[in-house]
Amino acid sequence: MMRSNDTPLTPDLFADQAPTPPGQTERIGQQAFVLRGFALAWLERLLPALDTVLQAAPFRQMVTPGGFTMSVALTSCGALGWTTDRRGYRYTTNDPQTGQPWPGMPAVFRELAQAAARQAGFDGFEPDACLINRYVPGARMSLHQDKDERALDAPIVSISLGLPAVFQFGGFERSDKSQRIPLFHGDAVVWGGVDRLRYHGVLPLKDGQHPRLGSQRINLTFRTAG
Ligand SMILES: O=C(O)CCC(=O)C(=O)O
Repeated sequence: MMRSNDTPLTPDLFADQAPTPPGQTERIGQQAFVLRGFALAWLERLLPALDTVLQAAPFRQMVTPGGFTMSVALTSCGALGWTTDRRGYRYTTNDPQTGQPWPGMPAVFRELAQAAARQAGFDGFEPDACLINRYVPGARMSLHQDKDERALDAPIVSISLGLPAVFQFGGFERSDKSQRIPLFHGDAVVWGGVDRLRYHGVLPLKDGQHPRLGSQRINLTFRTAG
């Protein structure tokens, strides 16, 4: 369907704009929300801090315990970083690739995550782990629950940067029907409380060029792991 000026109504992969205005909150569960454009105001501090983290702990593709190489490249910052290899999924204090502690969580990361959590009704969020996911076109994350963290009473805050993606937000069984939620540059998703263990994932990333981040999507996911 086209508007009279021939502007497509479907999201344009080359656009920096979400179809919903920044500032809008969408409820996707009893204690789960999409905060449209929440991170946009933080980008000038956030992106340089992200570059610094990536210099110390570059993206790498990890292997699952089943021997499958993940299509999403990962790294971490904070006191704990999530890793997977043939021995299993776990949080570690050191980057297994460098043997060094994971880079510290930049203040702007923590402030953004805490502000998004507060906006969604979770005061006092103290993230100690930020998993950084990099999706190139075709990369996906299959439906899973985040349950390697000790503090399951703390929420998860997820920030989307770069190309748009379709986030799947399901139920408490993998086979439950999922909502499909388009996420755009600057959007935050926060889920916790009764929704903390809901299955979620990301459909294969469509090809595109983001004006700021190029042909990729980067996702920051904050958790209280220890
Ligand atoms: O990339 C996303 O939006 C979700 C990432 C995710 O599900 C995870 O890191 O557990």
